[in-house]
Amino acid sequence: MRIVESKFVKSAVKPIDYYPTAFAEIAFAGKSNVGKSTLINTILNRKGIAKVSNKPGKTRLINFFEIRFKIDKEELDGFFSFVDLPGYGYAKVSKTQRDSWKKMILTFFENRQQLRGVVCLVDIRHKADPKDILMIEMLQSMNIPFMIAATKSDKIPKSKANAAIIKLKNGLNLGDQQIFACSSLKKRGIDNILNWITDQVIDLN
Ligand SMILES: Nc1nc2c(ncn2[C@@H]2O[C@H](COP(=O)(O)OP(=O)(O)O)[C@@H](O)[C@H]2O)c(=O)[nH]1
Ligand SMILES: [Mg+2]
Repeated sequence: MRIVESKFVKSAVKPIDYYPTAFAEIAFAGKSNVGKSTLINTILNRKGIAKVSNKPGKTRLINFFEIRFKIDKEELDGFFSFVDLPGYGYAKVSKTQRDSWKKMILTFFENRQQLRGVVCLVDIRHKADPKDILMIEMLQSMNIPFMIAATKSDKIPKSKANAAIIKLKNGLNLGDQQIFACSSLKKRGIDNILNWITDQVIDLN
């Protein structure tokens, strides 16, 4: 798949404010600061389309992006959307904020019929986090397809990547879901993610 064009469309909190489109949609979920916005920018090959922040937990909105794609070999083109979900698990937010986050995400998953899959980001340097496990269980119980992108692989030696992936795979209790190491900084592993996205978007179109 080739990304031809992309644009930020809008931010929302409530379903009434979601981007009103029927395009297939892929959401990005994970803890604050794990690299969601950066990965979206990298996949779309745009520098600042999704806001990258050094202050974890700042984005509390659901951000929608519209993307025009082409698959030259199959003479196929069309649109889909990306959704940058608010990050979870930042220690400094209050319980009220955490609860409102949870409600926002759950409401999104329950109401977004065109959601075809979720890219769950975890930091390759960290061991499986209960909050990530909770997110994964939520997706599994709702039958939403997802994959794991283990981000910031440039921060560990290449020789340690495989072991880290296996550890995460076990720790996160993954079933047949895929997990890939990736680095937005070094543009590594991005193809694997885009291929997975392509499968989700095209399969059911
Ligand atoms: N070294 C490295 N840093 C990254 C990578 N991806 C993101 N970051 C940095 O991690 C921080 C948080 O990124 P951001 O995309 O805002 O995370 P988000 O809160 O999940 O959206 C920023 O300072 C990014 O520059 C990566 O692949 N490698
Ligand atoms: Mg972000």
